[in-house]
Amino acid sequence: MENGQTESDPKDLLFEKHVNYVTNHGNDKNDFEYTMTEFLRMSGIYWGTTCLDIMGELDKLDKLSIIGFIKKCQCIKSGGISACEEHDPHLLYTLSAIQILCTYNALDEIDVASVGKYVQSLQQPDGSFFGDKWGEIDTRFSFCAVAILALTNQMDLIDVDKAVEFVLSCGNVDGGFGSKPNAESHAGLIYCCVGFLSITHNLHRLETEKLAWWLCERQLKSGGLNGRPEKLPDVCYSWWVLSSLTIMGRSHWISGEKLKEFILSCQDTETGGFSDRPGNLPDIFHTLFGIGALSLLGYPNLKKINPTFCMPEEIVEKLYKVQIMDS
Ligand code: GRG
Ligand code: ZN
Repeated sequence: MENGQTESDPKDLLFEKHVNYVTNHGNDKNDFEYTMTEFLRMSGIYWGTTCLDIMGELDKLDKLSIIGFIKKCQCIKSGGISACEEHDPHLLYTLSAIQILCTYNALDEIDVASVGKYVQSLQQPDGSFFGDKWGEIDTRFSFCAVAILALTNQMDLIDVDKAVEFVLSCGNVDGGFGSKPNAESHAGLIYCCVGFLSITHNLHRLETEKLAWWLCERQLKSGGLNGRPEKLPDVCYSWWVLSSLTIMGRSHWISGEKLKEFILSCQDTETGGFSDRPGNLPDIFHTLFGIGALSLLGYPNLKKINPTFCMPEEIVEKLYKVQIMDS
């Protein structure tokens, strides 16, 4: 078998092992990996909470201390949220924090209006978004901006038409999208742009057939998916590719059965957790995207995941219902 897969790879989901892996992640505050990942702590917590919620085990984590941590990470001046106390706020961690708060039904624990103002302050005249005050522009940040505003019901704060125009200007002749105009198509950024167009009700602007072909060509003989041509398969692309195809109603264009086999072969049978590809060390990022993709594939005993927001479907549905009632 290719790519390090072996006949002895697990064929079923090691449910309990993953629950333990995620629950204990970060318990040892002196752990090398934990110390080295301070710069993305908020996203790490989002990956962990979402993963456990999809497995129906969210109560294994300490809700109050997580909410307390988020409160400490909101910048009073800008309204944005950082990865960790004393760090600068950024759209990436602001989205993770908002996703965690939505999961805990605790948006009212922070100043949501000032989060909206933070997002608004980062929009540029061409419709694009800076990730933070340092001014990097990327379609990832366009996605974060509209996802935050959709989850907090504040979309009217930005120029949505301009934002859409910018994202469409990052489209390529292969049907895919890059990080900025004329940048190479990449599955992670395609997820961001397809998700963005879904949130802003502009999916009809996609070249659906062409893009779905590009995406299903990402599936390799092992069943795993890569992020662009000639690259190795990686569990996280199971999410970036399959969620995009699902949003576009084309998830049946790849072999779900083969993909499931590949994802299951990336489980660490000793510690729990998923790695990027068979035989590598597991991490919390690939664990969420492995479990998330299995949920999209309809794997038993997992909650349904929303392909746009990468959060349990029940939470997204409830939020949208409340927003419609309030309007
Ligand atoms: C709410 C799920 C969610 C996400 C928020 C930040 C973000 C929005 C999306 C990130 C999308 C993205 C760019 C994913 C790609 C991540 C990745 C593994 C990049 C690696 O790039 P290379 O070039 O890897 O190192 P390849 O596989 O191309 O060799
Ligand atoms: Zn990866």
